[in-house]
Amino acid sequence: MSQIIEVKVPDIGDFSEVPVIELYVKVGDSIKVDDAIATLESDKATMDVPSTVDGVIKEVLVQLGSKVGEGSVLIKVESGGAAVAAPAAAPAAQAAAAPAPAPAAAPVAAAPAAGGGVVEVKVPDIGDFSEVPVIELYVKVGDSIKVDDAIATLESDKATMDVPSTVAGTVKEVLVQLGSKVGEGTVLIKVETGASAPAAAPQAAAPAPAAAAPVAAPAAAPVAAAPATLAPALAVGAKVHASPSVRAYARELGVDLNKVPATGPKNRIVKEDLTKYVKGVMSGAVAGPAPAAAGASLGGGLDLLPWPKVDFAKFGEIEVKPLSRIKKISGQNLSRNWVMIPAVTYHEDADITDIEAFRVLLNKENEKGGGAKLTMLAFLMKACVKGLQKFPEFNSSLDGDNLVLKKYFNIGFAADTPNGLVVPVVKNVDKKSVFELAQESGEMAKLARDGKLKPADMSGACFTISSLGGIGGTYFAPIVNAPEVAILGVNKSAMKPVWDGKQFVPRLTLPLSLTADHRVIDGALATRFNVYIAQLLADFRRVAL
Ligand code: CAO
Repeated sequence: MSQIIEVKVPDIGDFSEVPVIELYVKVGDSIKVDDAIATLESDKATMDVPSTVDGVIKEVLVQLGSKVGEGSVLIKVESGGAAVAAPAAAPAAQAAAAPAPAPAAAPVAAAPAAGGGVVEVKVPDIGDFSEVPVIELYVKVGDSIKVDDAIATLESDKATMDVPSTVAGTVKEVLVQLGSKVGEGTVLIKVETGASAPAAAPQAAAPAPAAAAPVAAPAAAPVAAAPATLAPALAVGAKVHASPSVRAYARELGVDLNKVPATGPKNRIVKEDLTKYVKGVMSGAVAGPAPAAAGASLGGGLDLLPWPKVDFAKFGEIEVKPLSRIKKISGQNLSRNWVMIPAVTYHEDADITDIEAFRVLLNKENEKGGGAKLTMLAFLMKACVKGLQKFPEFNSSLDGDNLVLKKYFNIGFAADTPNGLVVPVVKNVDKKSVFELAQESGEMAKLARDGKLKPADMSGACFTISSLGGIGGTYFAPIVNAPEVAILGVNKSAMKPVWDGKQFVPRLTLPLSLTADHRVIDGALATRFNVYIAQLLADFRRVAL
């Protein structure tokens, strides 16, 4: 004898008013126990609600966007008497009325930590890579860490990837160091989570549906920081079919599931599809989405033609030389910055006749004392800090709709090395003398050329100077070193005739090329900054004011 059975949202923890972001069924569908009816998404987790009965769907009581909670009726199913599945915990007679207890494939809900505890954060599944070196480490014992904060950057020979934290709390132990070789499952840090911190759901604690949950990727993991080479995370509500664990995995990797070809039943994306896609992107076999791509091809993303494939050997002898590690990394950064920043370059000439004479004089005096050689770069650093102090927008970074204004003054400088371009950073330039800056930048330039800079030596810059003055050139358009908002390019000074109101006089002129992010710095401000730097260099006494 058939009967109509309501299938309700089971106990999903402390969540109510959770939106339905996917609906897999319609009236007339045949459904079996454990078939997914809908996916719900709270701000902590996505969860599939499976059917608890076999039968034919007679009514669907929710739609996309409906807000539901425990006990909300999702569908009514006509089930043949024999086909009624009696979930283990519910007597068959009560199945129609009682909220469906969670069956084996229970939705994976966030497991908030009851009273805190120490949670290990591990390297998630990173594809076929093992023994991947840690090239940056962003945390130390005692640091407070939030979900999604980057813990470390790993670098395989194909890509660099950030590993974000899956928990919030205080770092109790750091189990790796720069250069450590890690792979899937390696514990990076131990975090003491507070009572209110979202708990990492270790594998065993989160009953995973069909596909196994990736190590340290709790089903409740919010959008994870996207690895440098992959797309932004999946947009909430995107119409793709995938289990919560696959969604969590995709978020963790920063993969847009819309781009992943599905091979599962009913066009569902299974974990293997995701792994295959990521491997493809990392090996270069699949084009990684452009960093700026926000979606499809309606002008929001970059609809670029594939890179031209030319058999150069057809035209003459060739030699293939792999790019250096530095060139590969800086190339990716430069491309992103070039594409994403609406940058404008402004030029100015600075009269450095007096300061150059002063520099030469001091160096002569200094020769006798054996002190550090004063460089134009050191004077430029000092002048730039004065400029950052007068125009604080230049000492900022964009963070979504906010501008982060920095109260410290670290200056990066581009250094040309045999392996490519690197940017050492001199910290607290405002607190150092020109002599100290000359000495420190000289030492850092040497370390750069010898390939001995540490990651910390290259981080924390507020503003960058790119000086080609020792080589030549007149003007150029440097690329902003994101997330900074401006960069000052300098070429070789030259003696030029300058009209002083009565006559042309020879003045040593330094060409300045300032590139600024127009989202933060308008042309008028950029020009004011340039003029100010030129004034400071023309009469360096102004720096003391
Ligand atoms: N005008 C004229 N001469 C200049 C000058 C300028 N603007 N800047 C430096 N010089 C002179 C120096 O005085 C020095 O001459 P002496 O040996 O007679 O004293 C000579 O040029 C060599 O200077 P340098 O460039 O080696 O040293 P620096 O301190 O000025 O610069 C560094 C150090 C690290 C900035 C530089 O070595 C370097 O790597 N520059 C390249 C940066 C680069 O590649 N930028 C492009 C990035 S975007 O593609």
